[in-house]
Amino acid sequence: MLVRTVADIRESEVTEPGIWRDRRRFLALGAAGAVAAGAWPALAAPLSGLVKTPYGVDEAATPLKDVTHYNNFYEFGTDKSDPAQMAPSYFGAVPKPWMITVSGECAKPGEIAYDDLIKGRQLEERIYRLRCVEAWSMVIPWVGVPLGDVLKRFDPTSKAKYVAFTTLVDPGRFPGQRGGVLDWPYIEGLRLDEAMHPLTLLAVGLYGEELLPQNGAPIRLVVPWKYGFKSVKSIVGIHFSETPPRTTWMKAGPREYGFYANVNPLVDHPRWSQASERRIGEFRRRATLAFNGYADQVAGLYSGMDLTVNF
Ligand SMILES: Nc1nc2c(c(=O)[nH]1)N[C@H]1C(S)=C(S)[C@@H](COP(=O)(O)O)O[C@H]1N2
Ligand SMILES: [Mo]
Repeated sequence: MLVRTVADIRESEVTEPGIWRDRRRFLALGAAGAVAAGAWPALAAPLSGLVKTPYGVDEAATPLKDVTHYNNFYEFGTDKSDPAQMAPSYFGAVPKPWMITVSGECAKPGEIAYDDLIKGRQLEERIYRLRCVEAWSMVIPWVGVPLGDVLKRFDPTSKAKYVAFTTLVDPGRFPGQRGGVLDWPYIEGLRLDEAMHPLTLLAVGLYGEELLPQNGAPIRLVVPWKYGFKSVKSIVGIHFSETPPRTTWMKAGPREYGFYANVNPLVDHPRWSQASERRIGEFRRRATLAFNGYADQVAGLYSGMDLTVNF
């Protein structure tokens, strides 16, 4: 079994958020000298009332320091260190209200504030593997809500076969958007049945705290069986459609990045092998698992598709 219940997961496998908070506050104080404990701006607010769910993995979580300082977020720059380095001065605090526009094939389109979208929903902790297409991986204790529960409130029509998500465009907050590395806004999408799958998460936090900007504050997608680039950050748009959206990475490299982008050790990237991966913090390489280890839950979504070709 690839999934265990939370009761099976040893306490020592995940660093307690409280310990992390204290450690970070200590480090923050050390770095900033006389700054008062409450004044450190890079500290994320703790989230309360989380429930643990059975969607854990039997692996140690990647340290918070790595999860928040080794990032892909091209809106801040293309180096792994750019997001954490740029976010405090450029992105600052999350703008309030953070508005999300919902459009396309649904009965209830419109604009909704992030706070209203999440209000009253039970936040869950989900400990998921994240496998980047670049052949590194992490294990991240996300906090969020199942995407399907959120999408239902907009009442997708029978024509809605796909759903796309867009990242905020704001070159003032995202210095990377002053250049043309990617076609902005960053857009990613899912087939509607993938979006409704219980594993698919709208994440608002990690390690028990609100997301920091480098991880896609205030709200981002997490699709654990797909390469990391599908998990779009800092979402301001949700669009339902009958035909597949044109996604950022398909536009950037149509021969290298497919729409489905399911983690698949049998299909190499044109420029490197996808058979193995390096877990951040480890030296050995691990074998990459089909669907990133979630085949039991999701392979059924793709019955009839040829898994030996890239798609
Ligand atoms: N808007 C946006 N979303 C994005 C990216 C990006 O560059 N821009 N990078 C993606 C990639 S390639 C990965 S691996 C994950 C990394 O998420 P993390 O930094 O929170 O671990 O975010 C994804 N979401
Ligand atoms: Mo990635």
